[in-house]
Amino acid sequence: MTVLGLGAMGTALAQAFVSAGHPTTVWNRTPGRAPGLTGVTRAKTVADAVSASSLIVVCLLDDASVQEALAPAATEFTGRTLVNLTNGTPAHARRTADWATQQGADYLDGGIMAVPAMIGGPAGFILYSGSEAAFEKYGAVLSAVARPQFVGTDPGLAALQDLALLSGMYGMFAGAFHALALTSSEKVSPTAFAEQLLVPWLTAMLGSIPAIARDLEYGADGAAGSNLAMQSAGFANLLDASRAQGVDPVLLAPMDDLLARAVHEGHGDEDLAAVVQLLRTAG
Ligand code: FVH
Repeated sequence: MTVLGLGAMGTALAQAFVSAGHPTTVWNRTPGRAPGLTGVTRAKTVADAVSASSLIVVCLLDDASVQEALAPAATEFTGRTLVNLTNGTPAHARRTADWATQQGADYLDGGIMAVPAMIGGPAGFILYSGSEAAFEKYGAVLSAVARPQFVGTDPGLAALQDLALLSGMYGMFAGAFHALALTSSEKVSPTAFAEQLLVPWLTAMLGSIPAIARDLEYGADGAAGSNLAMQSAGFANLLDASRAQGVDPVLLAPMDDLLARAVHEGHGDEDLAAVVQLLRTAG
């Protein structure tokens, strides 16, 4: 196989393929990257790297770098499979899938749900969408880097769900950052707060997410246990106290706006799925 890109992630991917016994050719725009990576064949040009293998994995900075890197090797892709693990949007994925098809290549888009240190280990997973035939052919090989999960033949679906998962992660971090700023404005140990209170609380609250998703999909049955009018009233205290403690509420103020809007638009007696619905109908 071939790995294009030897950044932190590309290097981890190549190392995992080598460790699993797959002959691996690598290419990177700047020569000399990843000097500690052994057991690979280093190609001088991207065309040489592509022509060396039937399976090409590309993992570069962004979509623009993928377009730029692949263009000189376009004619080499015929009859091969391109797996693009670069972060991108559904539109990027669909466009690159069309490009691959024009070159006579099979295409899989992937969303890596792991950091480099998790590659080759049990905790990470990678979402794939696009050619089901390519996934069936190469799924076992791709499992050397992380557990592969096929999410559909529309090439954009892996990127969509990758970005949704990252949204969940950054939203969680935003709340945690605010909580740590708020508590560290007084003599509260950030470490003790995080370990003994914040993580157990967030872990408990994670359990409520499937119920919110079910309400969104099928409609709520029964009265809200934590209605939005109550939550909106309480949120004002959160922002007031933050300002009083010298903590910028920038990460949480949009939630205050949404809760207030939900109440204003008549959803005060509903639960949090109504807020998701407001987001879906915004703009
Ligand atoms: N590292 C992580 O934690 C995340 C985990 C989830 C997935 N992401 C995505 O993986 C893509 C690569 O990320 P990375 O960590 O390998 O990134 P860097 O270490 O910064 O390496 C970037 C590589 O991209 C090459 N590159 C940049 N521009 C171009 C270009 N115009 N043409 C060809 N190659 C290009 C760069 O090459 P060079 O600067 O050494 O010449 C590196 O190989 C990314 O989409 C993450 O979102 C990682």
